[in-house]
Amino acid sequence: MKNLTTALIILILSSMHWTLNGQSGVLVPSPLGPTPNENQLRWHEMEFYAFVHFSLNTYTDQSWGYGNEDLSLFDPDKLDCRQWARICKEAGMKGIIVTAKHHCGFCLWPSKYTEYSVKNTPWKNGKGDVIRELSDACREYGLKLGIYLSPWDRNSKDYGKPEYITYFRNQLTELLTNYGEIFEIWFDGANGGDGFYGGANETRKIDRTTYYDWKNTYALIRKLQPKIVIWNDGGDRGDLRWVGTEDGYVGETNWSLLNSTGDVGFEMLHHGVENGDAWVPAEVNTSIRPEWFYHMSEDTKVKSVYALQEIYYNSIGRNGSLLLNFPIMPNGLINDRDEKAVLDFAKQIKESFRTNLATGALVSSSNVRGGSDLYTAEKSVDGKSETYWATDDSVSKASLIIDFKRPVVFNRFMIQEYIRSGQRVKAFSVEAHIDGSWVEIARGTTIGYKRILRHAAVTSDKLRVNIIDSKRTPLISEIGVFYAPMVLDVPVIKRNQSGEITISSLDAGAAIYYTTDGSEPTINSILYSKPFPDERKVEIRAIAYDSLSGKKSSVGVTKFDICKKSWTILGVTDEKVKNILDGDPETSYCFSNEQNQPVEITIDMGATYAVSGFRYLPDQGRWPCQHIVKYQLSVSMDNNKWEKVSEGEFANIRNNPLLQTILFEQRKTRFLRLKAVSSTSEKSDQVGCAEVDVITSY
Ligand code: FUL
Repeated sequence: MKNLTTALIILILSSMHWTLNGQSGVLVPSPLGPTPNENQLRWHEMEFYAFVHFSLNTYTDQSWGYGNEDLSLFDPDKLDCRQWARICKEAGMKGIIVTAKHHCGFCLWPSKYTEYSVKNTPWKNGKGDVIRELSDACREYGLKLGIYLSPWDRNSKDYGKPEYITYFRNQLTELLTNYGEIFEIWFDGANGGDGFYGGANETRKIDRTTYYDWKNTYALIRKLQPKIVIWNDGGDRGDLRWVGTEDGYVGETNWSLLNSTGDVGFEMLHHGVENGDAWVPAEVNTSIRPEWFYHMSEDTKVKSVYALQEIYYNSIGRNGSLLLNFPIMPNGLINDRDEKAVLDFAKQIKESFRTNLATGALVSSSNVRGGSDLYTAEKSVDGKSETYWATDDSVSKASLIIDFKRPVVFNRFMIQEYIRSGQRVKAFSVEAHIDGSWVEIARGTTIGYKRILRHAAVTSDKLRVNIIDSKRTPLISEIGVFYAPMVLDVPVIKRNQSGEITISSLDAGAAIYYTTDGSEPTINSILYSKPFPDERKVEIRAIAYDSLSGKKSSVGVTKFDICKKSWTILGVTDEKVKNILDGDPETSYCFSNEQNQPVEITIDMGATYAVSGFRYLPDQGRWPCQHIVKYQLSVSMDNNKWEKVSEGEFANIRNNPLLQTILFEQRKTRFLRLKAVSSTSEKSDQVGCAEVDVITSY
């Protein structure tokens, strides 16, 4: 009876959220709604980790293998998982998820249950095991290991039948038993379609919500790896969610909540569900190159530091984690360009968040829960994730002031909720104290595990955070105020067809200085303020400059030949053909010859020039129209009598679609014609072009 009464009292107290804090007698804020479990909490703290895509696709230039690719192709002569681990560690990543098996069914470990694995390849005479090497390398570098195991298997003869589920679970058991602790398992959403299927060569469809019997598959996973988190876009809610895009960003408003049942569309994946009944936080997956697997043609398309920085703020800065992919090259290594990009990016992030200006500042707030020492505003700047500033339950609007005690410059605001007790904040703003009054400098919606706001640099001695709307009393565990230097990429210089020059820097607020006489630009050169006309043959040199840090970019140099104001492309009526004259490499035109004959691009320059060279920039798009491979170049004074001045091949254009230059003996000419003798596809009746240009002698 006594026990029953005690149990009843506990029940009543807990349902009213009246847990007393032992020390002070102040009420501990009770959890609100779904909260993360220990595995998810550990995962939240990882923030940044790598994907590596490596399989038979690496050797066939494909994105998805069909399942019949030749095993003898797999023979990486320099495979070094320690190189992968070193780069990831140096970049500040906390783990690596590897494509143990992609959709083609090829296994990077010698699975007992299939012949389609490393054991039947020439690599190490079939004695190799990539997962073993990676797990050893991760241990050496203090990184966690994660596994991508594609549920869809285009090689297995059993795919689509019940037997495959046993096969799938056998493979899971191998991977989750033999390679130490696995932090995350990744089940891709692509499930079923055509494939080899042991020679059947047919299309097999499955119901991804029922076929894999996820309930029992999850039970097996959790039994084998109790600390794992499950990512699943394949028909069942796991512990983490996809964000609906592979482009590297999650919604600005981002709840770590989702409904445990029912369909989820893009909006829900991208923003979470404010009143969702399960904790399913967002993982942002994207690749350092356009594609997931290695394609030599993307060697020039590695994301810049600036692009990676955008991804960082749009993932980690928006209550998500960042899973950044490295495509492994056929030799088994990460490409030098990818390494440089990620390490330069990591350096930029490190510099940006090196000094938290809020540390050591005076902090006060409009309200402290029960007036208790346990929940003061200082708890939000003490560097401890387990302490937090809290207000009374009756308060859903509150402010906190950080007094730096001297004027400081800042442009980043970081804030974290104590998510162990749920995600609460719906809206907040940040103000700076400028000339005696408060000026709003940034505004945000959700916070969650971490939110970072970027704003123009301000100089101020005080900052105020206002929690404008919260589901219940806000619990703020950490706040950071930083000054992030600009990236200062080389300025981009363009001239449009009418001869107007634009110089731009990706860093908002950077000053641009330039010269037009070939001299080195300095901060005493011309300050760029808006596009300006210059139709001459001219060389523009420019730098971007951050006056606060005194940092300068490298010099951007662009040489313009004659202005294309009077140029026309003959024989094409589509207005879009002007894309090849607009000075913008990102726009292009896809020429096609209706009679299935090789495409000819004919240019009328509108006047006669002494020409000694021609330039062709292939389509720079992700899925480009074909590129010209073999060409003929002819010139004419009257568009009637043509003289061939050059013919040849743009070597390696498929892999490296860079600007191609043809030089020839100088000719006086008005018309030029580039003929696509062959292209990157079988026929040359369709080819793309981003820009054309000439080299003249005056
Ligand atoms: C996708 C897959 O189909 C891609 O090949 C890649 O593995 C990516 C991470 O997930 O949906």
